[in-house]
Amino acid sequence: MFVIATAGHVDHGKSTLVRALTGMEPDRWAEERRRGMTIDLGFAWTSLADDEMTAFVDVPGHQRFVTNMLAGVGPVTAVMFVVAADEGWRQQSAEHLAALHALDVRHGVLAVTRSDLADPGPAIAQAREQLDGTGLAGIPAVAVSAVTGQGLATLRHTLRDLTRALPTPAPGPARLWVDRSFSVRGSGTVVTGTLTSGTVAVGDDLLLHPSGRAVRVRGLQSLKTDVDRAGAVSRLAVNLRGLSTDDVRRGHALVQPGAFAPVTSMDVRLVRAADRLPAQLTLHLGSAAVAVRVRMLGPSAARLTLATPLPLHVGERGLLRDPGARHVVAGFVVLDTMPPGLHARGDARRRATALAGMRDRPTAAEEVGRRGAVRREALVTAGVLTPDDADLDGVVAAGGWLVDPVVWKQWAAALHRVADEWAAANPLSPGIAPDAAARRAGITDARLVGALAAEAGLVLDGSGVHGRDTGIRFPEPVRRALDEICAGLHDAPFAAPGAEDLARLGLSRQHLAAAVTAGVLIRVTDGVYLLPSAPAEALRRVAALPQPFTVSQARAAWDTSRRVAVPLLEYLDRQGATRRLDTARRILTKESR
Ligand SMILES: Nc1nc2c(ncn2[C@@H]2O[C@H](COP(=O)(O)OP(=O)(O)OP(=O)(O)O)[C@@H](O)[C@H]2O)c(=O)[nH]1
Ligand SMILES: [Mg+2]
Repeated sequence: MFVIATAGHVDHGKSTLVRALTGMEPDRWAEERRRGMTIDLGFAWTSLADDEMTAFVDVPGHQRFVTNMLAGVGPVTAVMFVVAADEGWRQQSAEHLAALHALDVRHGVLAVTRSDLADPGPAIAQAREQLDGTGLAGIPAVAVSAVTGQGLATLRHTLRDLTRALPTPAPGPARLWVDRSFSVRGSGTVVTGTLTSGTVAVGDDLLLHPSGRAVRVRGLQSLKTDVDRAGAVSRLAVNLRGLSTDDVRRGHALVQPGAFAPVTSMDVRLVRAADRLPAQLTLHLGSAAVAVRVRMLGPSAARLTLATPLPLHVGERGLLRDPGARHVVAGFVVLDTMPPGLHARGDARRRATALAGMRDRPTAAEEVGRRGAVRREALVTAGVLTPDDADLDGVVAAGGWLVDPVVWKQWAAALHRVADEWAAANPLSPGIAPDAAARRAGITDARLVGALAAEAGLVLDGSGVHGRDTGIRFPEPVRRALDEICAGLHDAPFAAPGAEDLARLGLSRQHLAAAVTAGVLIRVTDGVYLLPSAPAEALRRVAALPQPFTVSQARAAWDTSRRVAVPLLEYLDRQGATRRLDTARRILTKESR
């Protein structure tokens, strides 16, 4: 199916032309027929070629109903632009063109109607001139009369050629912009709309935006015919289970779960905008019209804050309209649906520069590069990544995150540093808990610590993150016993525990040997264990003694017994830090003075 919207000034013959092309009445309301004027959107269809149907969304031309017009053209990529031969280019011709231009509509046909009333030549020339410089420049023009039927066959051919040239919609998640909702006796609530991407089938579970409600597709019709499924682009009537007509209205959207996030703040590139915009505008996108606050960041960059969230993807186009001044003030391209906060001076200016450098449709690698790290599903709901995208161009994927390779390396290095620091400070429990490690290393999510430990050549196990070669894992009671000894030695560095203390704590020779290997203790002699920091402290105190000094002077300086002092002096002799002069006296060697 193809969908074409009409556009053009009030009374220029849009509805009459749609009626002539389809044999259907686009003006659905009695009031519209009585006043001879379209108020709300009308829908009609025909087959231009033998195979496919073309649906028309007929829009009102009157200035007062511009919001309805925008809801009609919003989800549509092709237009039949109508200008009356006898009136020529008028004010609403211009506003409709401005809207189509802002939305970057590039496919269309110019139909100059009522050509039985005046020579269509001048109106065609005038319209061509106006279309020049827009996305619709150079579209084919056809002069028609709905009254005499002149030109209708040519118009049909031209429209058929237009539909054939329309690009097939890129594959994507289902999103249907709702334009009507009503209840059908016996069936419940039915919504109609244009499916702009994806596929909808009977039985599908969808989400209704903005309420986020889950709904199930109970029945589907396309152009009044029951169907099991339909793909974009389609006009659809969807019968929904569990929804009342009050719950859904124009501007809402039915979307595939998990494919869109409700966007309330976004950064956009402005196109065709004045330098300064009013701070309060109405945003039109799809069939939605939402009040927005505009913060200019730079000449063509702005942050939009939406009064009602919309299901949007990066790269989409919408427009901003000033409802007071009644004109389209700008088009925009969505660049970032998760924009960073702007807090510091100069943030806005820097952000504008960054936005200026972004492409309309960034790759996942570019997005990850900009953010350093981002949840995979956030890029999916932003429309940058499809759920099964595998080619990520050097990006690291771990724990549901996508991480820039440079950031990944920095995190691994930071984790290594943190683990080393922890092990040095906690020799008995050298593993640091992942949460603490992530916090200290500035890693965004502790769930990444396992993968980063592997990257850094570290190990994450039940005792936390630690180096591969810390080796020794003490059983809990042994660890507690060693902790107690270390705590005691911390307070009294030379009060080595006696044999009975060691026995009471359940420490065997093997345990103590392991503690020495792990660098927790040093063995001064059999049965005498001190902290690794003890020799340096011993020398510091001995250096304060008159040289040479005796064993008992050293013993007193160390506040310990001969059991410790004698082997410690021998230990220091062996280290070359002290030298024995005779049976009673020692001096510090030159090297340790
Ligand atoms: N003579 C002549 N009259 C036409 C032709 N097309 C439309 N009209 C008349 O022009 C008037 C307006 O036509 P509509 O089709 O309602 O115009 P419209 O563009 O849909 O108007 P809005 O929806 O209100 O914007 C009607 O009275 C039509 O009968 C035509 O080709 N020739
Ligand atoms: Mg009409």
